Amino acid sequence: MTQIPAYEEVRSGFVALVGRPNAGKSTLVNALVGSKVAIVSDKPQTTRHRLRAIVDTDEAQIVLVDTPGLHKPHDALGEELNRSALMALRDVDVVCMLVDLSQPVGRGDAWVAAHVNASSARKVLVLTKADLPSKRSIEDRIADATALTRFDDVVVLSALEKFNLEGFLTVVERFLPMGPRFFPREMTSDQPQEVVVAELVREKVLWHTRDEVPHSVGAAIDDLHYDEAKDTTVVHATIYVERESQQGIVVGAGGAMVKRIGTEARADLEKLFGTKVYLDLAVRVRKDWRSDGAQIKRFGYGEGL
Ligand SMILES: Nc1nc2c(ncn2[C@@H]2O[C@H](COP(=O)(O)OP(=O)(O)OP(=O)(O)O)[C@@H](O)[C@H]2O)c(=O)[nH]1
Ligand SMILES: [Mg+2]
Repeated sequence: MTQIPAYEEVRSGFVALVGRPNAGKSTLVNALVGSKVAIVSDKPQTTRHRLRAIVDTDEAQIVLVDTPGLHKPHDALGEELNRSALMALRDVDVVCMLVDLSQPVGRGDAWVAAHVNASSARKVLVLTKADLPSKRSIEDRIADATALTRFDDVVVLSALEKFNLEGFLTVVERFLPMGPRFFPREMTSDQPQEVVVAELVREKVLWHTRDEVPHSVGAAIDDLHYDEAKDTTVVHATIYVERESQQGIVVGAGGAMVKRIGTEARADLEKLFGTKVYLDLAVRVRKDWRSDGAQIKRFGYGEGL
């Protein structure tokens, strides 16, 4: 008689991270997973994909759901990103609302909290960037943030300094049911390789541009293959912007900017693939793509196709 192999029960479940743009959601995901699975930048609205990342230990498997920052939308892309973030509040065991301790708690946080409040999941307030100085004392900021809604628990941490990550895991694990692992133990993210590569390219553009340019940038992979003879991963990617003036900025004087973006992206990609990488970058204009639902879908942003 064949025996069905018994699976080991651990604490397992889904944990959504929501909050205003720039609160530090993706940085926390990377710190908890222990490798770079989500792109991060100092510009708001960096994340454009709902991303699942897996933290696996002997006692638990926590599936973190990173989301785009919730904000007042100004275009179709903003609306799509908000929609995607709010979808993440459904069907999770725990919702973590991230609040940046170095910033005043404001109307944006209150709006996020109203959505968190409507969720039936357990609610954890996560106060981030505890390493940064702030005008008010930590106690005062905690008081402001805990007043936003009824939270089941509160954690103060710094993802950058890796302070109290254990405390976060302990709090969250307590709220997860016993069950099977949902993903293979070695898996760290659910993002397809082409998305990871396009996102790394976009991340470099975000760090080196400002004002409207970071928001206007989309990245797409035209070709990705491994050349066995040369032990090289070959990537052809296109950076899209909305206007010709932005194309000039991303290309830079004599191509200097796109070269810099390419060099930095290639270094990340070589780590990712463990091979040499040939990266070819084109910069093209796709006029006002952020206002066009079909174009947004083509990039796969928000809920994607
Ligand atoms: N000092 C400090 N900076 C942090 C910390 N966590 C994140 N940051 C910085 O805050 C900025 C935003 O971080 P992200 O992780 O991209 O924020 P996010 O919430 O994912 O932002 P969106 O994707 O735009 O919603 C980056 O410059 C990070 O380096 C922290 O614990 N301490
Ligand atoms: Mg993010």
